[in-house]
Amino acid sequence: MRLKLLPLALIAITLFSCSSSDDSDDTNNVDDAETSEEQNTNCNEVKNYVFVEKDGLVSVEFENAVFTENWIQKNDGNNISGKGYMVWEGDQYFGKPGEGLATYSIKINKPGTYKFLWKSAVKKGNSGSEHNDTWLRFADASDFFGEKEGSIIYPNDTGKTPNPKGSSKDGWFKIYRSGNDLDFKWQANTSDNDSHPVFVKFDKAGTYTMEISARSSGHAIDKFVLFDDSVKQADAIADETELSEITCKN
Ligand SMILES: [Ca+2]
Repeated sequence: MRLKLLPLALIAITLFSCSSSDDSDDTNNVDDAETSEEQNTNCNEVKNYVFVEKDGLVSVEFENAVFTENWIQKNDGNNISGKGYMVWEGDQYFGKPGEGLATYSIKINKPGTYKFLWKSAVKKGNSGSEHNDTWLRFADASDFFGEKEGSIIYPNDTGKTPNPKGSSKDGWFKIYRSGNDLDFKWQANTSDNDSHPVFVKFDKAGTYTMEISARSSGHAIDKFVLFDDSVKQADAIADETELSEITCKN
């Protein structure tokens, strides 16, 4: 809030000095923020970012969070946006969500059910069914579920059933991509060999927390979106669609 009281000139200077930061950095292990050149924000610290839903859409560069040391920021390849992508290069946590934790605050203005998608790649090995997943949880949302053709599944340990096939624990879903096209693509499913797209329900306007944590090494994530049924998926994931505005936690 203090920033708003500063003279515009000072804000301009601050933005200018941030925009000259070194784009060649390939790691992002600092709390200090660089102002994103792509996202509209006056927020100076990544840890204070709040991504604001507008017209049923949330669109966020995955690298815009505070990460633990084994999440490495890289920017090779053409099929990525923002400052690059994050790839997990630590141990694998197939049955243990919560390691390599990163969080995103999301301000929902329009209550409703939102589909979740992320754009991810396999950066280790040659198989599309390995090194292809990361944990995801929305613990404070009204509901968090997978749905396919009327079949609804809930994360394990939430008291709700049925649960997915394969890994799930403490309200976390394992979110995977599949197929042997290993480059970045938009896909986010849960339940092994029974792919269910993933949805989050927010009954009230408010600020919610999305958590991700490490599962497979070599899984790389570039960007994520949440969108309600007023937004076409093709529009939600289109390169030219604007990223969400970022405000600052008070
Ligand atoms: Ca990105």
